[in-house]
Amino acid sequence: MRAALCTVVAALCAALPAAASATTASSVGGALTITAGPGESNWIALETTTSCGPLTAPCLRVGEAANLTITPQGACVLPPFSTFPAVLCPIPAAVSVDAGDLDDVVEDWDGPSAVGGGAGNDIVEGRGGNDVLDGGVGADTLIGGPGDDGMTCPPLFGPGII
Ligand SMILES: [Ca+2]
Ligand SMILES: [Ca+2]
Repeated sequence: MRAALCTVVAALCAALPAAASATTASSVGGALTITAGPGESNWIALETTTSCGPLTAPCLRVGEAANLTITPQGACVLPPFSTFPAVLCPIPAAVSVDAGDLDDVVEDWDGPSAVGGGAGNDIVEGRGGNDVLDGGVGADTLIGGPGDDGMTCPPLFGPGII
């Protein structure tokens, strides 16, 4: 396991969008794009599951923090039942996650992904697969896990790898 800690002394981020709400998970042509809702501290967790409702199993479950909303787009669907906010998507060929602003947690699946923490102090766990993890602005914790991972801290402060 490799871990990188990026500490940023000053954040020069611009004000961000106020537009509405809700994280989206969109599966189009095998590419899954997850975009966090603005103004939210997201907890986005991806995992393969065989409880796939109308989708072919296995599929990918995308969960969100209990107090937030996640909306399916494209080939993603709402699960038949779920205790926490979640959507189900076909197993993707590629995953892109944008956690947006504020302090977020992203738990990636055991597959290749590109994860951007965005502004805020984020925790990004890549797990398996060859991932590209970018904490963005903030004091971020990047945990690559197994696989050949690329990690990026804010360019101004250079990459920090432990
Ligand atoms: Ca966020
Ligand atoms: Ca960040």
